[in-house]
Amino acid sequence: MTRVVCPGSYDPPTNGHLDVFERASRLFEEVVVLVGVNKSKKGLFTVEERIELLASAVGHLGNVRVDSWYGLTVDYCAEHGVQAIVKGLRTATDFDYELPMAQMNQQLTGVETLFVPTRPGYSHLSSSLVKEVAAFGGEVVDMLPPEVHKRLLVRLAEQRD
Ligand code: COD
Repeated sequence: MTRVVCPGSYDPPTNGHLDVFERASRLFEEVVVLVGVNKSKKGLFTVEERIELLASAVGHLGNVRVDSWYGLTVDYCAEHGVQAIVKGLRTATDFDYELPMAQMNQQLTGVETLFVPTRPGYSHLSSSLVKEVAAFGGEVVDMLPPEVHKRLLVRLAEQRD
């Protein structure tokens, strides 16, 4: 079985992330969307909430499941029989950030990283920009899976109260 992981913060997941999961799901037998737990960084959504949001977004993809991990991605891969890490690439900035991580991960355990070029219509999408635009009332409905959009507006309204 070819099992790969798509690691990320996913705070929250966007349509750009979902596009990478869908494309990976057509190439590999099993795709694990892995929420990386960073205890020093408080997100807009808790790790449990991000898992719920991701699960609702990938419900139509039979070979994609969601998990979380505190620690090195390579250790998750070794413990769970994962052959490769799949990452989306938007810009040269992503490449500069991702290349040393991919090389470090390859050196640590031999796990390979495969890059999926973003769909052009999604190359400007990031979780942080979407949150900022939505927080100031901008329209982000076309940028997020429907459940994520709904929950983002609720969370931002709760924060304003
Ligand atoms: N289109 C395509 N791809 C996209 C888009 C888009 N619109 N938006 C984001 N992506 C890609 C990103 O490039 C990234 O590959 C992935 O989706 C996740 O994005 P984010 O923003 O949710 O996640 P990040 O970049 O904050 O995630 C960081 C990780 C948690 C993956 C990273 O810190 C990590 O691997 N941590 C685990 C600890 C570890 O192993 N550290 C050592 C590394 S050598």
